[in-house]
Amino acid sequence: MIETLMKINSIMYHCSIIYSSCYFLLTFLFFLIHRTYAAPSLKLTISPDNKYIDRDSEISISCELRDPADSEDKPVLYYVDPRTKKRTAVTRALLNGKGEKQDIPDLFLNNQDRERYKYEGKNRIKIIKAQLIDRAAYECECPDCAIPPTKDRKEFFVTKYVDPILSVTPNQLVEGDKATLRCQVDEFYPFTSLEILIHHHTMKDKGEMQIVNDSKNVFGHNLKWNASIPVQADWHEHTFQCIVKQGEQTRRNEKKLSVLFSPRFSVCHEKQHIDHEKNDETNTEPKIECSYTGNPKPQIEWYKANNEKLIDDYNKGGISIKEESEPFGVYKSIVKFDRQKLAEVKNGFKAVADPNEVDSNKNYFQKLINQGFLVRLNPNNLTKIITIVATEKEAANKQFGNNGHLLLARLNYLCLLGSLLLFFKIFMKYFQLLFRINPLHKNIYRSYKHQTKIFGYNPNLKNTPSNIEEIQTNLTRYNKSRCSNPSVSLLIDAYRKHGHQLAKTDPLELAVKSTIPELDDNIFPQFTINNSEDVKNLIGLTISDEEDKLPSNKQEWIQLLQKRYCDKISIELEYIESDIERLWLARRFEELRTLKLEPTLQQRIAEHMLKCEVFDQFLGAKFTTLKRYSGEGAEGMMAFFDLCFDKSAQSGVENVVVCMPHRGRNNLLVCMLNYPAAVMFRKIKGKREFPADVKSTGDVLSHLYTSTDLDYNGKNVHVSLIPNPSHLEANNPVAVGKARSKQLSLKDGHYSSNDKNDETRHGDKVLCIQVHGDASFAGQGIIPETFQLSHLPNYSVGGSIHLVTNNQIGYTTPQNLARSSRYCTDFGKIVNCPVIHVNGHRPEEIVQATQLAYEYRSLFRKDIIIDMVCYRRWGHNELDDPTFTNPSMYKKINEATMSPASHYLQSLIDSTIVKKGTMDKKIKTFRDMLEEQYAQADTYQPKAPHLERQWSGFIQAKPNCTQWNTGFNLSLLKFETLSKKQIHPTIERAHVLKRKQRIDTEIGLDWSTCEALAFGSLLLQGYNIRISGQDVGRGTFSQRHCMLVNQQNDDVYVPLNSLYEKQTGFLEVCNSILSEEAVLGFDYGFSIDNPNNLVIWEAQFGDFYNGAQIIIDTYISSGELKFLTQSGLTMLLPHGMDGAGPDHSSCHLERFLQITDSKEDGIDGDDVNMQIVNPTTPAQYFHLLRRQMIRNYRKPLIVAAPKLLLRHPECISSLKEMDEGTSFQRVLGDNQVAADKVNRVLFVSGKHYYTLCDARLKLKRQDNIAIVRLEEICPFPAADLRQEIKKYKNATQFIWCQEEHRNQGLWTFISARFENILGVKLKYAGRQVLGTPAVAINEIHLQECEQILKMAFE
Ligand SMILES: Cc1ncc(C[n+]2csc(CCOP(=O)(O)OP(=O)(O)O)c2C)c(N)n1
Ligand SMILES: [Mg+2]
Repeated sequence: MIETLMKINSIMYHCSIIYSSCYFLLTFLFFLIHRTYAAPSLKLTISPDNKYIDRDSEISISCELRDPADSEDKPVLYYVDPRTKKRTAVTRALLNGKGEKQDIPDLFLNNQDRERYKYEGKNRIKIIKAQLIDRAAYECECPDCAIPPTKDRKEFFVTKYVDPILSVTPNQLVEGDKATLRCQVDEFYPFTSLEILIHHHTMKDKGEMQIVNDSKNVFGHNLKWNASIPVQADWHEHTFQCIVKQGEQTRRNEKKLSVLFSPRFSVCHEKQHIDHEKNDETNTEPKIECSYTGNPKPQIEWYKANNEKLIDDYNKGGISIKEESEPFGVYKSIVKFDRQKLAEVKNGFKAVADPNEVDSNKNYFQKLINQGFLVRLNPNNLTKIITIVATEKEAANKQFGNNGHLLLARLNYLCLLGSLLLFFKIFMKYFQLLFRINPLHKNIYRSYKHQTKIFGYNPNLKNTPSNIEEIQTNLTRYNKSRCSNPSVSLLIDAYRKHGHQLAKTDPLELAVKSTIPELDDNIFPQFTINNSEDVKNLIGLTISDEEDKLPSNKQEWIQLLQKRYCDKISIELEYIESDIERLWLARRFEELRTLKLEPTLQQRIAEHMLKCEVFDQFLGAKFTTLKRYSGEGAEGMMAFFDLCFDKSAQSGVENVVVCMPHRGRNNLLVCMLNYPAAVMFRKIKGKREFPADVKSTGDVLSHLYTSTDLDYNGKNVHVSLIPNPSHLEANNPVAVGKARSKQLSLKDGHYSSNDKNDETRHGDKVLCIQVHGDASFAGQGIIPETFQLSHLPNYSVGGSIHLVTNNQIGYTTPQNLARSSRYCTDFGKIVNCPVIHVNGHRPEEIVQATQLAYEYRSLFRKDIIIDMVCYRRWGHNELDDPTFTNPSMYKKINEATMSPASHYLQSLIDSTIVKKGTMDKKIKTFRDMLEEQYAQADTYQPKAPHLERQWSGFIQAKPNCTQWNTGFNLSLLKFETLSKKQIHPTIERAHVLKRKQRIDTEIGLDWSTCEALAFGSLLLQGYNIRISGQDVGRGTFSQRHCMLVNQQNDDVYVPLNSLYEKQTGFLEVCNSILSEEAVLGFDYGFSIDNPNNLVIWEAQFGDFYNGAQIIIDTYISSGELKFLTQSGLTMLLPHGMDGAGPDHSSCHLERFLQITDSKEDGIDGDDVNMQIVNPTTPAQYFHLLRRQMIRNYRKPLIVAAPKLLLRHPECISSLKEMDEGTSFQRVLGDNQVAADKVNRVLFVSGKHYYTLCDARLKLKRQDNIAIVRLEEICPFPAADLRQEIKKYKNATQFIWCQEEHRNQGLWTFISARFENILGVKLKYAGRQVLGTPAVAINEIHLQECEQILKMAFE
């Protein structure tokens, strides 16, 4: 015992020694590292920062001493010849080829005229148009410095990529002959590796490789690879590939091979037997199967074992030979035996084809079975013969010996075990997938490729209808019934497919069709009902008693189908890809066609329609000259709304977001959505719709909006009718975005924190209803864009219900001129959206349509459209005369004796469902209410609805400029999250680790690192962030990488969402479709809903925002003024004149400035309509992003975002600049100059600042020129600028310098304000006017750049 204890003691003692040694070693190492960081260091920068640089690029090389605070030392830049390794210090003289010739490397000898190598300053050179010969290593060293002897070294290659040339000879490859394979690449550079493949087998080692340098061009490579290899049969149909890695690129060429080779068997067993006793397996015919390969295809013949050719008519005798050809030179022959006949042979039964040959037939079979077959391939040259023995079981036993069975059984077990293992392996591999994606539902739902939950998308969420099993069972039953009743199902299919073409959905009956060829009786000639019970499964019939009797012949079936599909309502569904959806829709539609409405619902609908009509009559009577875009002719829409809101309330939907154009909008507002009629009357009378003390311009009558609670039988639903602009359909993506934001707030579906595949589904709590006009739905491009968003993970709302108020005309344009498609709803088909066409004058059919739409959306969470065909009682507005342009249509409209509402009322009165007196009373009460409100209109005090609910606590921005402490605790900023999830090695090295290193050292933080810090800090504070736009996850310039992709399985990982366990704010990364308008509209909608979400939309390049100009004009810039809806939407617009040509250079800040309400001769405050910034440091950008959330009001922020600055070595910030107590600076002054010596002040905004600093340094003008940056342009930072200007008492010249052309950029905006507000008349230094944003000729671009600097400095 004591011994054991001593042993334990001794082990522990040794452990503690090892532990403390490691501890001391680590501490020492840490100390060393710390020392290294603390010391000044040499930095060699080569830009572009790539090991492989493209030819013709411009390369900048600089060598500098970092942190030279107390050092005057100058480092030296050396050129290292890649061949001789000779090192030469780089000087101006050297670059110009001056000095002793033998000392000048070849490279610079020819640079006498300074053509390609430019001396840019001490230790800074530039290579113009890089050539292969420029490949070199450079070193940065400081021989005379006091710093420790460190050096920085970098090497780069200049590339020239060339595709390989491949050849294979001879042309016709024959198995066994020698082939010469050759791959050649001329004049490329640099070579990294070669790979030669045939199919997946490498051939590189089988040949000879030569890499030759052309003597004239020391760096060019000529590569040759040759091989002479016997041709193999398995090369046939495979490719020969030559893959040459050149620098970072892989260039390849490939050739498909065709080989002539002798045929051979692969599957054919030499011994097979036919067991005729297995009569029980009636479905399995005994057969011999042979597969064989050959090129060209071999001929095959079957012989009897005695080499006698099989009689030609062997088919007669119950043997059939079938040949099948399969891909890749494989052919198959199957010899089948008729089991019956084999049995007869055994039993001596005499029934064969020819009664005269009974015996011989019997013998013939017996012989065949006993003797077996010969199979002969290519009989001409007899290359291959194989024997196949076809015997009875007993014969087989004899041949294999007594243990034959046992042996076979063992072999079988082994095979079984092997295949079980294989199956298990495969099963395990797909185990996860099986449980996550039910293949049945794949065609119903789209999803990301990846399988793990990320914010805003949860692959584990139940995404199938709750009764999917039932639907599936129906489908199976239905399919069976189809097989047993083909005639009936063909007829039903024809009606489901084409019935809508005959439907009487147009109340005006403008283009009535009574027949179409597809539904002609005569094309169903042999109509039989095989199984009348079974037929029931083919059609939805369960609702009505009247339909319980099934039709018993063709005519009855046709009558039934016509009633279903060709009456006042029909449906289009033939293009829907999913069988399940198509069948469910058809059957449910058929069922609902017999729906009998409850009398209470009928009364309610009649009341709504009548109120709608009365409201129009009231307006018409009180305001005779008013353009009210009445709902007259389209009152049926009230049935749709009533049912949708009611069903939402009953099914637990908390919010319904509705967007709607002008037609009938005011009717809905007053008649159903509790909008105070008095406010509307005030509006008509020219008074304000909001109180006088809020800053608002209001909007026209047809753009009013509301948000209200509706009660249906004690169940509540909140309905928001969002504001709409005149630009038709622009409000659709806005509504969808707003709905999705509500889903985020309510943790609906994909936003739910519930990880399990439970009953929760996306769209449970919020429904979006989109209402359209027929002409605008068909004409506006924003509609297909919005449909394209509808199924995508970060944009889906679980389906919208669409209603088209199809009055068959748009302004004066009739249907035939309003579109080329058959229906105005055809855009919906791009996403398989079902369309129900319904006669707008048939409220009960509208109810059927709405019921189906609601159920479909609830079950499948997809969009569905109701096309309500109606008419427009008046012209486009009530003052227009529509008969000028549409006489025949209006003849019919004017002939109508009864309005749709009165018509419906009458039918209910006739069937005693409604008493006239009761309805009159109700309508009178409504009319009295309108009168009362009319009387109050002038004195009514309207409310401002903008700072309620989630907006309470927020204010309208004030007319002064406020400063916000947007800094953040440093140690929290350093808080990091590291991915361990198989990320790309380059991303890990150049992005994750680099960032980490910068954050650790607290300096040198670049743009995207600071963006990540801003995001992280806001998330820590509980705000959500949504960044949306094309490729935003990676970033257009590969700078952001806020979304990392697992290189093994494509899973997406957002590190910022794993900050800490109880994190409440999350980042949603939304890589959008290639749309600007719908996506920006969507994101704007998202931003107006909840102020606690930072919504960022990023354009791929700044100028592309103009595709979304409608959203900017009608919502972003003016939304708050018109509707009081605040938005903190942040638009990132990459901008900068980098020589990238007209379309990628400018985000047109001048246009944004033109639509701001900044004052040209007064002081701006926070209350400008939009804030426009052009920040120059990452820290400034950090503060701007945070400022968007920290403030107590919201304003759209337009950011001229960087491109080159993302990696500019000077454009960096330190962590301190983001510490607590710091904030965004509207103006950045010059702290490098002595103010009293300055005689010229250059004002600049954006990245041009760095060009000016560089030029000032080169020209040694630091003493007398100050450079002042305008970081915020609107609101115009007058006070900050005044402070700056005051500093330069001796300055006499004030210049505005910009890189944009004179008619663009900020010039016109700022010059007027400098003069009017600051009293400074600026001189202009910049490009002259131009009709495009930039030239596309680099020479001219560079001349212009030089010219700007001349103007600024001379
Ligand atoms: C984008 C856009 N272009 C033009 C107009 C002018 N405009 C107002 S209503 C209208 C007709 C719209 O027709 P439709 O969509 O069928 O709706 P309806 O007025 O018939 O209900 C037009 C052309 C507009 N408002 N928006
Ligand atoms: Mg219309």
